[in-house]
Amino acid sequence: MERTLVLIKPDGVQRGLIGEIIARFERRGLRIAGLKLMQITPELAARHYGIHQGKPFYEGLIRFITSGPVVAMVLEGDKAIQIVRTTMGGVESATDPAKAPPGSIRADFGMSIGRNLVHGSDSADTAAFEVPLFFRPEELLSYERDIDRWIFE
Ligand code: D4T
Repeated sequence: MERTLVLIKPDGVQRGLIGEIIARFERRGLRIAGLKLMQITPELAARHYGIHQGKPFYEGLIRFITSGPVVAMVLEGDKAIQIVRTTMGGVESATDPAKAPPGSIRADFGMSIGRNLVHGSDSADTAAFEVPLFFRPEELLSYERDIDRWIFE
């Protein structure tokens, strides 16, 4: 069973899309292991987006992600990382809403690459790095749902 970090970015919170976005992940079958509303500090933003430091969009990205509350979640399930990425932006997991296929979160709710509503870890290594950045171990719950046997093979 994989775990992955998902953020509903400040645009999703401001636009009242928290419920809508969580519902898509829930409906797909992903199980919520951790969930909170929080404000990302510049320090946390710099660690989370360290890989993008020096890129032209970096400063704007840090300003944006720290500009208001986000919802941070850890979602789990078989292939959770890939399932989250396709739910966000289609099979290519497009970063740009303009390139994401209809039916994906970024396409259905977004217009701009810098306002693309959601983040999801892009690999197992990234998830292993990102989850502890946002959640202490005791904030993550292990449990089963009665319906799991109808979702996980
Ligand atoms: P995240 O990391 O938010 O899940 O998005 P992706 O994995 O799909 O895309 P990314 O890491 O390449 O980009 C991180 C973040 O930066 C914003 N961005 C990206 C931007 O504002 N302008 C750009 O040109 C790019 C490439 C959007 C997502």
